[in-house]
Amino acid sequence: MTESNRLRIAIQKSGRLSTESQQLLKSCGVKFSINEQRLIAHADNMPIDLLRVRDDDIPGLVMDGVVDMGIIGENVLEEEQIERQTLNKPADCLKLRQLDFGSCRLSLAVPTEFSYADASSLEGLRIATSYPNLLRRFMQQKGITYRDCMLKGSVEVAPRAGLADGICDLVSTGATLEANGLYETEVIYRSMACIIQSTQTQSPTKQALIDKILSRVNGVIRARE
Ligand code: PRT
Ligand code: ZN
Repeated sequence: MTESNRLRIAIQKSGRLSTESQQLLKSCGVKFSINEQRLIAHADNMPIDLLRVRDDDIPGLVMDGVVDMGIIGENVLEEEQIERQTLNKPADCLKLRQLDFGSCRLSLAVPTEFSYADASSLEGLRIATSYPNLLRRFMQQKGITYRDCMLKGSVEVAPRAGLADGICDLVSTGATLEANGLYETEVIYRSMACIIQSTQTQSPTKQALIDKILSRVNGVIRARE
């Protein structure tokens, strides 16, 4: 039985978005307590189940209609959307609104000794990234060919390890780049967390609950501004 009368919301289990995602839902009046061992947390006062997963899984779960809503970084959402469009898999979802946390940018960065004029300085070179689709879109728009070095983690050490000439990675303060002898040359995507809805949610009762939550999210964020 995969259908549920309860609204399913996917949030990051543990990571940079998890505390603020939980906090936001609590501020919207959803009462729940998290058991670290459990994938699902049932809300006590509303027909809502929270699904606690890796952030990378959230867009796909929403696009496939497995869950009704999700809280996710726009960077991960956009990357998955391009990936799925390429593979002809369901790639639609509704972005209900941007949130007020999770701010970062996806940037190109190169070693301090690299003399960088513009993105064409990377022509023919190897770039390490966990965001191959966003990188390809940017480089295609600029008409630059480059070589991929796909890494799920430790992207910032790739140039020093001799695996790549530059990187395309998330930056917030810039401290990680600096610590690894790199400097930021170009922002290719600016991101915030956002709240998304599946296009497959049919039930009017669930839609009413989604509308109620969204209106509360709007109120909570307005009050924090
Ligand atoms: O385990 P799971 O897959 O769920 O988590 P994850 O490790 O993939 O993601 P996580 O928790 O690190 O990040 C979740 C989301 O937070 C990202 O997809 C972004 O939308 C957002 N976010 C905001 C960031 C950052 N800021 C950020 N600074 N995600 C990652 N970073 C990393 C970056 O990759 C680099 O290693 O922090 C480092 C750079 O930070 P500064 O401050 O040194 O520039
Ligand atoms: Zn992740």
